[in-house]
Amino acid sequence: MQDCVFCKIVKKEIPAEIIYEDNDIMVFVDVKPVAPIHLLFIPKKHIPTVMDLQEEDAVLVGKIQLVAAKLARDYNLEDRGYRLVTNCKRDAGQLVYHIHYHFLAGRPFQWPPG
Ligand code: DGP
Repeated sequence: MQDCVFCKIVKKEIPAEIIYEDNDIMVFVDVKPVAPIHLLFIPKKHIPTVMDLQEEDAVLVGKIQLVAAKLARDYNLEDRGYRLVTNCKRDAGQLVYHIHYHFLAGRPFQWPPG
């Protein structure tokens, strides 16, 4: 997508602190962190929201969960854990319409969220 900021990060047209990358997904540091560790997990393929996922994307979404767990181990979060959250559309506060999962860690989080 031409005007999508995350597609531009995938194409390396704008800079990002990339933590992990493979053929399907990319992980980079959120530019407006709300936790000591705040990463964004995105599919390289442009999909606007999780409501646009298709059956064929099931492996992609599963892979994001698995890479998140692997990175959590790399960050020594076995004990403290992390939150993996995706915002879908307006009421959830989605600002960038390219699926992304916020990986948040390094402090306790409230439940329910605000
Ligand atoms: P959401 O509200 O769930 O759509 O979150 C969008 C997140 O994307 C927000 O935490 C800030 C982050 N973000 C927006 N633009 C950029 C960017 O150009 N680079 C990086 N690294 N993060 C961005």
